[in-house]
Amino acid sequence: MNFLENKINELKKEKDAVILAHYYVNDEVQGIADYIGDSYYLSKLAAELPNRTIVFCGVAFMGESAKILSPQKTVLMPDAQADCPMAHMTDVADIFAIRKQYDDLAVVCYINSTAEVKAECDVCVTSANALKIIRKLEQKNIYFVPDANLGRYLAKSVPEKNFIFNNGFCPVHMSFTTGSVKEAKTAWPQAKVLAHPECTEEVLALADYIGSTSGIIKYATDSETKEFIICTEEGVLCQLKQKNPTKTFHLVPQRKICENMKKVTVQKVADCLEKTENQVELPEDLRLDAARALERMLVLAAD
Ligand code: CIZ
Ligand code: SF4
Repeated sequence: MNFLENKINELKKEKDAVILAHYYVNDEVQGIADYIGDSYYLSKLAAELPNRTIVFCGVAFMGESAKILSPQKTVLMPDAQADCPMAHMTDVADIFAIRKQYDDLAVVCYINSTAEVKAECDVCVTSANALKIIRKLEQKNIYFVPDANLGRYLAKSVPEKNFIFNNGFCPVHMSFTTGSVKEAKTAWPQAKVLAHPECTEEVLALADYIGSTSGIIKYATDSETKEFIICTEEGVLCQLKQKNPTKTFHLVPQRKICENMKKVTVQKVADCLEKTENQVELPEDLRLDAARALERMLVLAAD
C-alpha cells in the first residue's frame, strides 16, 4: 500500500467514511473504493450503509442522489466539477408542458437528472431497473426524460405504453457509430457485441445483448462466450477483466471516455476527505420533493 492509500485509510477511520465508485471512474480510483457499481446499486448502498461520511467517486447527480436519500450523512465529491451533461438536457418547464397535454401520464426520469427535475417526476429509474419499474406503472402515457435513446429502447420493450421522448443524450454513448461497431465485428467475428441502451437505435440493432453496466458485466460473466466487443464507457473494462480473467474484451476503434468521470483521482479522494470539502448540499424542500421519486424507485425495483 502506498503513502496516499495509507493516508486515505487513516482518514476513512477518522471520519467514519466509505468510498463508493462508479464503474466509469479510473481503474486506480476503483482500486481504492470500498464498493464499485452502477448508480442503482450505489444509491441503495448510500442509503443503507451506516457510515457518517460517503465519498462518491462519480458525477454530480450521483452524489446528489446519495444526499437526497441520506440527508443526515456528509456526502463528499472528490471533484466538484464532475458533472453529467445529459442531466442538464431537460428542465422542469419541459415537464410542465407535457403534463398539460396528457391526463393519464407518468413522468419518469433517468437518475442522470438534476434534483429539480427529480422533484417534478413520478418515479426515477436507472438503466438497470427501468424496464421493471415502467412495466409496473399504471399510467398509459410515459414521459421519459432526459435520454431519448434509452427512452426509445424502453418504448420498444414495453409496447403497451405510449412513450413521449425528450431529446437528451449521452455524448459518450452517442459517439458509437454503426461503422465502428461493424469494423470491430469484422476484426473479431467470434465476439458478442454488448451495448448500453444510451447508444443509438442503429448501434443497438447490431448488439447481441443490450443492458446497463451491471447487466453487461453479468452477461459477460455468465456467458459461455469468451470474447466480447463492449459498447459503453471503457471504465467498465476494469471489473469485466477482474471478474473474467480468461475472457477477452475489445473496444470499438475510437476510445470512448467520459471525461467527467475521469476527473476523479485518488489524490482528490484524499484531499476531499482531509478537508471535508465539496460537500453536497440541497435546500430541504427540494430534497424532500426529489426524495419521493428516488424512494419510489427503490420500492418498485425491490421485488
Ligand atoms: O446507471 C448507471 O450507473 C449508469 C450511468 C450507467 C449504467 O448503465 O450503469
Ligand atoms: Fe453522463 Fe454519459 Fe458520462 Fe454517463 S457516460 S456520466 S451519461 S456523459
